[in-house]
Order: sequence, then structure tokens, then C-alpha cells
Amino acid sequence: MGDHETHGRADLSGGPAEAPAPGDLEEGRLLFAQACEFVAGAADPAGLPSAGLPEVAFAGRSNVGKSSLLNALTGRKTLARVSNAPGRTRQINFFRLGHRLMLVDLPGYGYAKAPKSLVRSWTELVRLYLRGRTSLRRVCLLVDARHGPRASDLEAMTLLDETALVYQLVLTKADVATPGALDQSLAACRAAARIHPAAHPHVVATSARTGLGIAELRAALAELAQSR
Ligand SMILES: Nc1nc2c(ncn2[C@@H]2O[C@H](COP(=O)(O)OP(=O)(O)OP(=O)(O)O)[C@@H](O)[C@H]2O)c(=O)[nH]1
Ligand SMILES: [Mg+2]
Repeated sequence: MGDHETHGRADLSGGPAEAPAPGDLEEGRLLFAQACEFVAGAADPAGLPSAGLPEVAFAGRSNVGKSSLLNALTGRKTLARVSNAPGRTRQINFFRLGHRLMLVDLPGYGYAKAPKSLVRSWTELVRLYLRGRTSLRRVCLLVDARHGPRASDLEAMTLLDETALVYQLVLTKADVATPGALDQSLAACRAAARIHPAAHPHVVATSARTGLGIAELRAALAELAQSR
């Protein structure tokens, strides 16, 4: 915690090992129990819906589990499309959670087989969105629990540092990581968060399959939602 205070972010709740209070878990549960509906899929800047509700975006490598995490958080199996083929989510998809929060599924990065021009336009759209979105309150940057942050994830962190947004590292697929790998990934994420100025210190390990960490992440995101 001391490290973070030196970055002037002592007001951020939830230190690395801090469990959410029961009241916060309940807030998260109530928020994510609300109806969630698809609002828009943007393939270019003109397709972005107008900014309104506070937004949380889910970013990460292709196939890391962004769409699956969104489905787990909202308790819907098929809200966001889940793919076996990496690079499936090609547009920025917006989902409205009640009248309190917008959840945003971003296309993944690091998928080598996509045509170059497509990769470029995805990144341009994502960059434009990240830099210019006034309603964006947080980015959850997803990292595979089996591997920890890779070079492309660290690049994404550097890009996010420039956007003046707070972003939070979230480990995915914890159910298929060995306990040792999970511990190592957590430690590596916390270490990376310490040296990146805009990274939130609280790293959450999740599994869309077993539900691990889902209630905890809901509680963290409920703090950002429009008040009831
Ligand atoms: N075991 C396990 N598999 C998962 C988990 N989350 C996602 N997966 C699997 O990982 C693959 C990719 O998941 P997606 O949710 O489509 O990943 P994505 O990040 O949205 O992928 P793109 O949209 O292509 O960037 C699918 O086969 C999922 O079933 C998890 O928590 N545990
Ligand atoms: Mg996806």
C-alpha cells in the first residue's frame, strides 16, 4: 500500500490483498442482477453510441476471456459472444446494465492472423475510444492467469498510462492455472501495477467457468456505477 500512496492514489479503495466488505459484495450483486441489454456494436467512430452512463471497458489479448468474463459478471451465458476462434470480437460492443453502468467489450489485441488492415483499424478505433471517451471510468485489463502479463499486455499498460484512465488488472481462466502459476501471475501483475502510474493496485483473479472472483469484481465495479 505504501508504494501506492507515493503515487498519490491513496484514495483508491482495495489494497492488493483486501477482501471486499459484505456490503460492497451486496452492492455488486444488486447491480449485476439488473437487466443487461446490448446497446450498440461500433466498427468505426461513427458507430459509437453517445456517452452517458459511467462505462467500464474490458480489454486484453485476443482469446484471454473478455466476452466470457462479461457473461459471467452479468450471469448471462450468451450476452457477449464467446469464441474459440481468436479475434472474434471485432467491434466495440456496448451493454447497458440497468440504468447504472455501461459494460464495453473491446476487440482483443495480439492476434497475429488477422489481416493487417483490420488489426490497424481495430487498434485505431480502440485507441480513439480510450483517449476520447469522457464517460469511461475504468478499463479492466485482462491477463491470462496461466501466463501472467506478456509483452503485449505491458504495452497495453503503457498505452493506458497515457490515457489518464484508471485501469485494473484482472486474471482470467484461474480454473486452468496451477496454484503456482496463479500465484506467480498475481505477483507479476501486482509488480507491474506498482510501476505503472495509472494501474489500480487491486488485482482480481477470476474464472468465468467456476465463478471465482466474480462477486469481488462486481463489488469493485459497483463503486463506479451511477448511484441508485
Ligand atoms: N477454462 C476457462 N476457459 C475460459 C474462461 N474464460 C474464457 N475461456 C475460454 O477461452 C476462449 C476465449 O474466450 P472469449 O471470452 O471468447 O475471449 P475473448 O477475449 O472475448 O476473445 P476475442 O473476442 O477473440 O478477443 C473460449 O474458448 C472460452 O470458453 C475461463 O474462465 N476458464
Ligand atoms: Mg470477445
